[in-house]
Amino acid sequence: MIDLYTWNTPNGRKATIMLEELGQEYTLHPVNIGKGEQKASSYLSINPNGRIPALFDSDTSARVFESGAILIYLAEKFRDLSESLLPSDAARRAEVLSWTYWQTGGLGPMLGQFNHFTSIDSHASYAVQRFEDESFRLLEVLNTQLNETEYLGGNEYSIADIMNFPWVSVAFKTIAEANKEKFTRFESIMRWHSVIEERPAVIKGLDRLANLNSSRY
Ligand SMILES: N[C@@H](CCC(=O)N[C@@H](CS)C(=O)NCC(=O)O)C(=O)O
Repeated sequence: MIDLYTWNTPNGRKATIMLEELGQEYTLHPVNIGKGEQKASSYLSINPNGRIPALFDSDTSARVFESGAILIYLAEKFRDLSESLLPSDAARRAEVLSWTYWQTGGLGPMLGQFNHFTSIDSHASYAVQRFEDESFRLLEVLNTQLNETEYLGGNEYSIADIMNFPWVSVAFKTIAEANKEKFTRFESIMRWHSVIEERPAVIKGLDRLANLNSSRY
């Protein structure tokens, strides 16, 4: 049985989407990060880093933290259900993992900082500019890739798409709403995003968290 500890944020949504894609049952434990529940000592035994999401699998006694590690763990555990989420062919797998790590090292942190500095009322204009520039550079990289391939890891939907999709939704909200014309040039991103948001598992994964309030995202 899988226990998932998460909240309604971009990183938190990846895990529910993945479990829904695999059709797995899981117990959802909301960790209210607005109230600091991610720092409780009981939670730190599942994620010593004090962040969501994290997972405990009582079948294997594995505790898994970091969204990328969670998606890889689940893709490997349930490989027989969906080979394409994390292909075993070396070249295809490398491409999927490249875009997976690109998200955790680049798009997520940069958009996260951009979102943070635009949401506070302070003299943070240097920080806003810095993270906006880097976010746009990364979105350009994403768009260029999606000009070439239907999905991020190639022509099949994979964990690389699940990793990036919730953060592109954040970009839509924080950048596109404020500055629509800046976003319209990312036509391939918009094409990709609109296909993914209609997947039944994505709709279900987002719905599972919809009642958990997360004002920033
Ligand atoms: N690299 C981590 C990032 C996790 C993360 O930053 N989670 C945020 C929510 S999106 C969080 O727990 N924030 C609470 C805090 O900063 O204390 C992952 O991909 O899982």
